[in-house]
Amino acid sequence: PPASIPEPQREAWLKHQVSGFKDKDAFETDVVRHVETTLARSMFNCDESAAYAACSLAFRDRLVLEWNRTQQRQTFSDSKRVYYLSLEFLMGRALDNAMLNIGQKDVAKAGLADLGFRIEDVIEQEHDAALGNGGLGRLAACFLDSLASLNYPAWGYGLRYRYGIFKQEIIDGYQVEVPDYWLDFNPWEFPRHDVTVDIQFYGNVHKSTDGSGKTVAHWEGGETVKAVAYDVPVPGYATPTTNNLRLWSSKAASGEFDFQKFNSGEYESSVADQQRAETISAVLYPNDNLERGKELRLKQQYFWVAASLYDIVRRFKKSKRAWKEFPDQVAIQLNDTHPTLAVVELQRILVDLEGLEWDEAWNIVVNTFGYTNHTVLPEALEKWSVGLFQHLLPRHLQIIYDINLFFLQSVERAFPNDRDLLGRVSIIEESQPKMVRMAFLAIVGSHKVNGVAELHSDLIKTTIFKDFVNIFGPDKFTNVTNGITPRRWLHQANPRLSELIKTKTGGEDFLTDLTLLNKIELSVNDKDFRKEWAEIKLANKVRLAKHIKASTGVSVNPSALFDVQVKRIHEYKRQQLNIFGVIHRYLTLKALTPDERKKQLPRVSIFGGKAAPGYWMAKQIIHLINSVGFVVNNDKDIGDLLKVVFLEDYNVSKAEIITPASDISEHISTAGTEASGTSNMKFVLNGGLIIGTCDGANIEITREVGENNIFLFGNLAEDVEDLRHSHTYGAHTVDPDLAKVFEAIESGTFGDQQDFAGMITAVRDHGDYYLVSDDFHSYIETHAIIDEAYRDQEGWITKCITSVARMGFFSSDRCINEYAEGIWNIEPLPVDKSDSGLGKG
Ligand code: CBF
Repeated sequence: PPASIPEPQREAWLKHQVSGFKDKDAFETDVVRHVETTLARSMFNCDESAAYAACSLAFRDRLVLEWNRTQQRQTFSDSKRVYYLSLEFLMGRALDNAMLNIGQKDVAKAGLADLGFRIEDVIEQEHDAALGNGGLGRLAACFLDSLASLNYPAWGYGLRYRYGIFKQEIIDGYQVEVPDYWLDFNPWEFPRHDVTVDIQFYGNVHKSTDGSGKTVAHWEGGETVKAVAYDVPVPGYATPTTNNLRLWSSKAASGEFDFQKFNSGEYESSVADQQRAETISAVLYPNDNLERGKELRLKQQYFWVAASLYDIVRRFKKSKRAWKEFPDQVAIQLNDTHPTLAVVELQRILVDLEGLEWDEAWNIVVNTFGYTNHTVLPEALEKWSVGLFQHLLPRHLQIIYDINLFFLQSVERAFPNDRDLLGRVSIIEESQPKMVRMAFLAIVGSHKVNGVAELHSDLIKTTIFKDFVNIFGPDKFTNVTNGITPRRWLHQANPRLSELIKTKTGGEDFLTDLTLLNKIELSVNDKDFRKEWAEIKLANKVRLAKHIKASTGVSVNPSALFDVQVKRIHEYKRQQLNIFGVIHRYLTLKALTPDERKKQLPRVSIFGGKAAPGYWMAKQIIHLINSVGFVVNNDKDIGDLLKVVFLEDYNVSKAEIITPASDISEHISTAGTEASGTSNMKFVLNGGLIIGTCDGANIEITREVGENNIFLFGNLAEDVEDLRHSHTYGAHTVDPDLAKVFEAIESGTFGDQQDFAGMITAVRDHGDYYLVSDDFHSYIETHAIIDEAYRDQEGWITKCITSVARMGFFSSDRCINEYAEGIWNIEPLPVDKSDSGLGKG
């Protein structure tokens, strides 16, 4: 344990206690000091990136003081903590967020201006922390913000990928992936070279009998890799609570470099061990909703959960409590199945290392874990081959077999003579090769399982986890509808709207109690309020138009309707439906006379999102969007009536520009496939309306904002299976309007038709699994309704204000309180704000 300073010397420490800046002058002093000392530069040599570095360090100094105090407070209070295990944390930029959460952005703005910088340019310098693929990773980041803002004692645990998600470039209309060197300069992390854990892989297991005749398993040999902790402070909003996100990085256990090999001339292999070890935390697998069963991924998962559990158990053991109290002190949430090995690892620690009896240990394990499922898509459900497990984690495989045996025995007792049931729920799938079903292991090893939106939670109970509901009873399964943090997704992304809302809700409390938004509905007819509302939307659209011009060269008219679809590119999210709809619009416009065209409503179709590098169809969709954009944007007949742009490298900081500028956004997944979606919430909160299917959280958004304020279309989840069946066994004719779109593509209107053949045959010849044709007519009709609604600008603004007023439910604070009460059984740790060493600005 770290040495603590003896009593007599503490006075000196208190006398010299560090304090962070409290006003503009002190902020400037800190910035100049960091420029001149930490960065070794001067006013003659200080560009925007140096200003960013120094400003971040000044804020970091402030955060760190609160962070230390928070950790001390939580340790002394000895209260229960929650640990959020997520392989992805899509944090985005930290500086702006820290300034706002601490409440010192105005001070920084004025201070930076004194020193010769515009705050916006300084913020722009920061590289996104893009340690995630999409919704799942961003949800984890929103949850960390809420946990800290609500003063819950909580830690996040993840991996410190050297390369976050790849950077996307669009070259000649194609996606090209380039590495993301986000760690080149990152002031927001603290390497803890003293916090390391040795992690074992491979080897073999032998069993012996101890003095009392009990069998003990020993896992020996194999390879050891060192996990090094990197800590990231997570500041709460308007509270001193600053929680910790601990990210593990891998290193060779034997040290940096093998001198003996080097001296004997084996230059390359002298660094090979180091490189092999570092590979574990080198890359984030760039798949969203898809698992590929690669050994390195399983290695990452074990490396991370083993290091995290070691840390959690070490902290618990310091309290000297009995093991049975572990679940009273520790709640661990599994963000999807990626950390499911933690269930097995905790059982191993308790049985093999701490000598507990199996049943006692298992009781502790189950009461500690909760599991969140984020998808019903079969291709996303993790399975690992038994052979791979046997090779990489031999002891864990034995434990999984035992867990499965005891579980199946209990099932057999409750449901005698149902062999099919045993086969269906077995953690081991009896396939060739045999597979370990991670979702089943997570269910068996947790006391609660939740889905992320009402429809999704119902679907998992009636489809993929149906048997488990019968076995464990319905109470084990619950729903926590996702949410978003209003701090980043309103206050930070849309500061003017946040200011305007503040004038109607009586202060900033709506940022910590989002239900207070309902007060703005009283002002829905207030002329000045409406006028300013419209001005803010236009200003946000102007800002996005500038970004579009700078990044794509295309000029767009800010008074056109901005129609946005930004998210991972995936067939189930149906960007292909959107671009086919855009082509239909283009063909319709082309067929009009110039006079008729003048009466049409101008639109800008904006796309953004990454395709997994190996996802051929998703890449084809990106290519078609860009090819359509090239033709449409250069068509003189069309002019401003239609523009199509693809924004490259969509990420959190780009979302902060795009979201506030949308008029309509698209959430158009095949019904029953999108577990929740969270960008739908962000767009509505920013005063944009949505077009969507009856899927995921769209359904609850409709319930909250009212059917008149959302544009729903398409088939329902309950009809999807029958439709798919009819495509396969009945006659499947493509919607006539869609057929015309296909004709245009096949005639070469958008370039070589071969490039897009896969997208067409998927619909026309291969069963149209995502029901693009079935939903096309209703999609087109709904867009026509949107055009009409948008022409009535006053009616549109009423819809937007009403919707924002009713979005209070979708705060991630509400979700976290639901998890805390229903799953984790933890309480916030009250903080006296004056107890903070720094006070709030
Ligand atoms: O629950 C958060 C999000 O997770 C996903 O992104 C995922 O990776 N499984 C889902 O696809 C989203 O629907 C969901 O909002």
